[in-house]
Amino acid sequence: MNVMNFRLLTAGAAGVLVLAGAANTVEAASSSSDSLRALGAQVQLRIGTAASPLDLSDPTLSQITAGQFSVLTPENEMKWQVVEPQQGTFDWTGADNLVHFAEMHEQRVRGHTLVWHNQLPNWLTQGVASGAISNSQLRDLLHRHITTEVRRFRGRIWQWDVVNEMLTDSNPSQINPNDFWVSHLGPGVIADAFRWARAADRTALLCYNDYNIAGEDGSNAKFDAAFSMVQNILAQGVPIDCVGDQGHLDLQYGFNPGVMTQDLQQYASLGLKVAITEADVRTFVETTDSKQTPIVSPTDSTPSHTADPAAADWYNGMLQSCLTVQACISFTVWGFDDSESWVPGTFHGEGDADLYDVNLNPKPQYTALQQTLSLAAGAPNRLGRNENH
Ligand code: 9MR
Repeated sequence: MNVMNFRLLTAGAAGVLVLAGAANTVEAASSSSDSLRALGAQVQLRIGTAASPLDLSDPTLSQITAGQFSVLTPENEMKWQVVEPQQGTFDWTGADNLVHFAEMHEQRVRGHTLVWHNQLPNWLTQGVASGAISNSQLRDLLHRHITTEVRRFRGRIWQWDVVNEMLTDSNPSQINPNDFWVSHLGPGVIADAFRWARAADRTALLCYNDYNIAGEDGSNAKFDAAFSMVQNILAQGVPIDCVGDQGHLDLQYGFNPGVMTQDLQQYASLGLKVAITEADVRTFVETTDSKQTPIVSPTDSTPSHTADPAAADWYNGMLQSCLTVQACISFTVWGFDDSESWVPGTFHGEGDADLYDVNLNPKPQYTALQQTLSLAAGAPNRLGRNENH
């Protein structure tokens, strides 16, 4: 797809919804001129969120999903484990619903994700572990998986996260030799996956997606590894169009938006588009139990203390990096509310990572993004984002 045309086409459309029979509330929210999607449209930047099935069906959540965002990423519904739970038996319900919802609300879709070590179906991992699936059969299965899924949504996906999280977190970083796919099929699987995806959809933008690849690791080691990997596969003529930096930040570590800007610009210098694909900023959360004893609970992310203003700053830093880099085509948060966040279940005692609190009130993190977009809309040329983008 020609991204430039895409942006020109979509910029004006984001605030306007034509939705026969759909809830008026959605229409009202979507056409609000101070929504993130409307403000982003003014600077040709699509603002997205990961969405769960609940985000599409619950009246309040779906109003925010449609009203604030112009790109959706299925949080789990396009992962192999979900779409092919038994070998040869497909369940596209969640994926179909999300794509349909997005089209109804003038949103684009980031497909996520085709090649990842995680959330693979049991029949596949068990088959490999027992030797019932040989490496050459595994390669055929991956080829078929990519072809089936990409073809099914051909023409309806804006960006595909073709390959996800293939690099080590070490310094120096490298393609992970122990990754499920690399260890069985060799590092050439990365290039193959992009070729197979391109064969199945000539128009979707094909991305490599990972965390800490735009300076968030402090050392920039993971950026170096990602940069040389994409440079390498580009030199082989592999069809890769974009790099997605996830942007999962944690207030206990450092974050330098200047480095992020520089790194995104470096990917762009290879002729690639870039995107922030899974932004959130987590922190330790203190809560109190019924006896007012301070506890740290992995399941309750309601902070009892005043939110750390750094979280809003860091969200802002990531957005500004994206705004500054002309090639940055979307800024996506990994879910918008603390009640559904993946963070408390993964990082013990952490939470408070999203734009809205558990009661769906917008937090300073939301306001920060809104203000930055507003300012950018008032001075788009200073940020290098003009109508010709
Ligand atoms: O948010 C997703 C969560 O619901 C799943 O349980 C988890 C399984 O690993 O995956 C989460 O999403 C991940 C995304 O697909 C890839 N980048 C990291 C995200 C957070 O773990």
